[in-house]
Amino acid sequence: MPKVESVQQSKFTYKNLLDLNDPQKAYASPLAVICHVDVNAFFAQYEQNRLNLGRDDPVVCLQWNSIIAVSYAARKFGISRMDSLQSALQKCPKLVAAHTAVFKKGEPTWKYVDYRPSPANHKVSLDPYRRESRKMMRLFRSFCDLVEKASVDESFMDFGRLVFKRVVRLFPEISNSPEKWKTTDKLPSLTQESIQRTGLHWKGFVVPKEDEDEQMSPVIHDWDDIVILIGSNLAWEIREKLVNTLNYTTSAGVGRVKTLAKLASGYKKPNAQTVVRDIAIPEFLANFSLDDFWSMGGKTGELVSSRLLEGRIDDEGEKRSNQIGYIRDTYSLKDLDDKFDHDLGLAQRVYKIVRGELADPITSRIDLKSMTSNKIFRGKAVNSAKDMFSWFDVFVGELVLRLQDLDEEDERIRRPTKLTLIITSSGITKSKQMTLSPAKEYDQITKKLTYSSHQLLTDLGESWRGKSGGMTMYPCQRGALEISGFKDLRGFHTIDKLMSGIKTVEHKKQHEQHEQHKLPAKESVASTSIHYESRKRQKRDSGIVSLLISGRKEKQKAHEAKTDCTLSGEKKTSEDSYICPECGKRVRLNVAIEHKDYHLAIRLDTELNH
Ligand code: DCP
Ligand code: CA
Repeated sequence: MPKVESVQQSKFTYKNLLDLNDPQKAYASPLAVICHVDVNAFFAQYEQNRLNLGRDDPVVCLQWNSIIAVSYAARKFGISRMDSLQSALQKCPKLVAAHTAVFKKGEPTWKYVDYRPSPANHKVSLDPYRRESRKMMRLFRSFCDLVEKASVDESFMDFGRLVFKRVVRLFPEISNSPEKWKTTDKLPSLTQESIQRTGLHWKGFVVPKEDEDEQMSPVIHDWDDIVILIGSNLAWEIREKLVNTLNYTTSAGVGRVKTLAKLASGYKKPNAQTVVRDIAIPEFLANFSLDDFWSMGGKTGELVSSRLLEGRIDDEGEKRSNQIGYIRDTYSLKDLDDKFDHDLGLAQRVYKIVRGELADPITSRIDLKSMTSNKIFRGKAVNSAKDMFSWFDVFVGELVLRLQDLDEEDERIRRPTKLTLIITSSGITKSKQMTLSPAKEYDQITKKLTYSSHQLLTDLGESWRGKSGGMTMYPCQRGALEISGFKDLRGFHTIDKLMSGIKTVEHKKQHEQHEQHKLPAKESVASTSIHYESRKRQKRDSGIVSLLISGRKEKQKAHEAKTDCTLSGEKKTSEDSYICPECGKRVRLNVAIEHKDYHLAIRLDTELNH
């Protein structure tokens, strides 16, 4: 039973509590409760479930010869993503190595095969994991009204409304005075009796304050502890639901803001949750360094480190511990503003980050921006248009399946209005784009995409010969089809009928785009990627950058890129990277193509849509 320590007047007001009931305001309330949930060894757990195995069975998920996810049972044998299949099997001979689903050259659907697929004739499909990820999102959304998908296996939840309801239900002293709810009157003082009556118990690991005994039930001081206590119960409940319905264990973090929740979910793994009360924020943040907040390669991260942590090196040349505490105790807001050349926005963000007070909203609506299906070809695997056409069958099949999945996911019917073909040959990447008239039925879209991609290939082949000194496009190193410019076709039936009588000029090319890049020689094998953009567009690395959101995006992108690129079977070292001249970020060579394409996509989008 949680103990109440002080009966002083509360720091918090009725309005602080009432704000929790408003999804627009809750995240910014000092009583906000945010939860971050991360699925343990996601792809490996999926494969474990698919194969009806138990949690104690050591399972890894494979892409060709590379391990991309390791179950916690397999981790006990010292197996990590860095192992090759062979070395993993040496460490654990009874290891179950499940290869991802694959598309076979020329076939429009993915499947699990009972032989070892080869990169020459197959393409990896990550759709099973995406489907599963959508099922989890549905479960989270049925539990909580505001959920943000942070990556394929990570979500943030704003527990505000759920917490508010429970507080009102469990504490009659609150519900008895509704006239005060909009006021700045302080909330009533907590008593041992009122806590006892609720029957609430802490769930998970509650980070202790310096002088607290870890064995004792953490003490309640004020309403911020009550809301986090309720949050710990809610996190427990949703995690249990996930285990009971879809059979996934997770790690979760509960705290007042996104950063705390995110750091907390990674603190104890697997199948655990970490709870950060406001009072324990300094102790908790002492476990992390600045790099944990945003990607090391990020320009802003480097700037912040170099301006604030210079000289914080100990005798062994190591960075001193508790960077966050050091920044918090050393720099006032004014000092930070001076350090960042009067970039007050950045100064304020850093000031709040190190205090665990950076309240960023949870963004639930995301727009689908583009969807890509692509493949790296080895040697002369694609030496003619005919070879490429077989892969177009796969690309189109994959894109249409994913559209179908998305249709099932929500009530929208999103259809692309642009198709882009991207080809890399002899280290040069070129792309060509055309507009598509919208079609609703899947077989219509399939036909359209197939026909249009053939047309684009012919056009690109010609431009290759014309503009690249008579060079031919074959053998191709990489081919990709990207669909974008999505329109929602709900209520399209009538238009569809109208249009069926009109002969549309399908291949009226409105835009044409050529891009040339010298690509690093390193080979990698990519699969597919999907790009979403938040409704509210974030300013990218513009100085007053949204550090944590950009950090999350970087992680998310890294995930996607990692997902796409850990397929080559080669082990990468930290030297396998370069600084991107376009954004200044450190990029691993095995994701170089995706990274360049990301810039290409941004340029295409900017040039064509603005
Ligand atoms: N992934 C990948 N290649 C990588 C990293 C990740 O294909 N280099 C895929 C497989 C993972 C999934 O993304 O299962 C989620 O990535 P996480 O970083 O969350 O890792 P896991 O879920 O596997 O493990 P953890 O329990 O540490 O979260
Ligand atoms: Ca995970």
